[in-house]
Amino acid sequence: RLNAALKGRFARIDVVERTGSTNADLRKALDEGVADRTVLLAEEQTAGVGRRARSWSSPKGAGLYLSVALRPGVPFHALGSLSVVAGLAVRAAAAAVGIDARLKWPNDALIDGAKCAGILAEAVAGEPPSVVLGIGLNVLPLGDVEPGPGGLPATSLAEHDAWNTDRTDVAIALLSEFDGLEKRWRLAAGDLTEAGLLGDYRAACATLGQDVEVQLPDGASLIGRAADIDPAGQLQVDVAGGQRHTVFAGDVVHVRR
Ligand code: BT5
Repeated sequence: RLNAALKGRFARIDVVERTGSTNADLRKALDEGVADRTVLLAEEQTAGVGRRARSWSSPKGAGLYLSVALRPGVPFHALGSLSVVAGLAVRAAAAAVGIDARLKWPNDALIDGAKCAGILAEAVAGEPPSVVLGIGLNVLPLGDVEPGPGGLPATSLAEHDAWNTDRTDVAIALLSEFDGLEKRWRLAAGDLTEAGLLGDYRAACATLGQDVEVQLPDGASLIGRAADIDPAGQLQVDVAGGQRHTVFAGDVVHVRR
């Protein structure tokens, strides 16, 4: 049904019962020359991954676990904005079943302050680089999940009275939204303003205007006000003293709501 509904939109869409991680599978497939816009969806992951070696709970039948292999032809510095594009696709898929999901920079979708989806974009070296974009979206309740950075609890669409919790329908909505948004993003060479997506992201972003602590990949952290998102998808943080820092990647912990 998924393949029929999305006919012609992706190079191919494979659905497997179970794998370790769809991101790991497509990273390997990219090395082996897999086509641009190949999609892999698993019913269950036994070693689902988040960022920074964290794990992603992927129990059978509860969520969507999918990855897309992309050779978008955009430069490395613009790839960070792909997470923004994926976040907007998740938000649209949630809206299609009556749920207002907000986006937490850089890679989470939240419902009432709890995490219903996570995004993992992994660049694969090359000139231009290719990317594996992974999306985990909780459709049905998961059971126990260890809270994420900053104590973020997990939730699912079903726990917020989604109109439809058929995972295939949600996957179709998610992938068809992603298809359109990713084409705009690619045509704009990864520039969110050019793609006409920055305004939508600003409006959907729960992080902007908050006092935040950003834990940076090198272990340092930055405290300030989340002031804006730039066209490359980077967070602008105003720190005490008025200086503005640009953050490419990090974990945002809210200091105060
Ligand atoms: C993410 O990492 O949010 C990115 C998750 C990407 C998952 C997809 S599924 C398809 C593809 N294949 C993969 O192997 N991965 C991708 P991060 O921001 O690091 O958040 C991870 C943290 O979220 C964990 O340490 C947990 O605390 C929490 N967590 C784990 N599983 C969760 C779930 N299903 N729902 C909500 N929170 C979860």
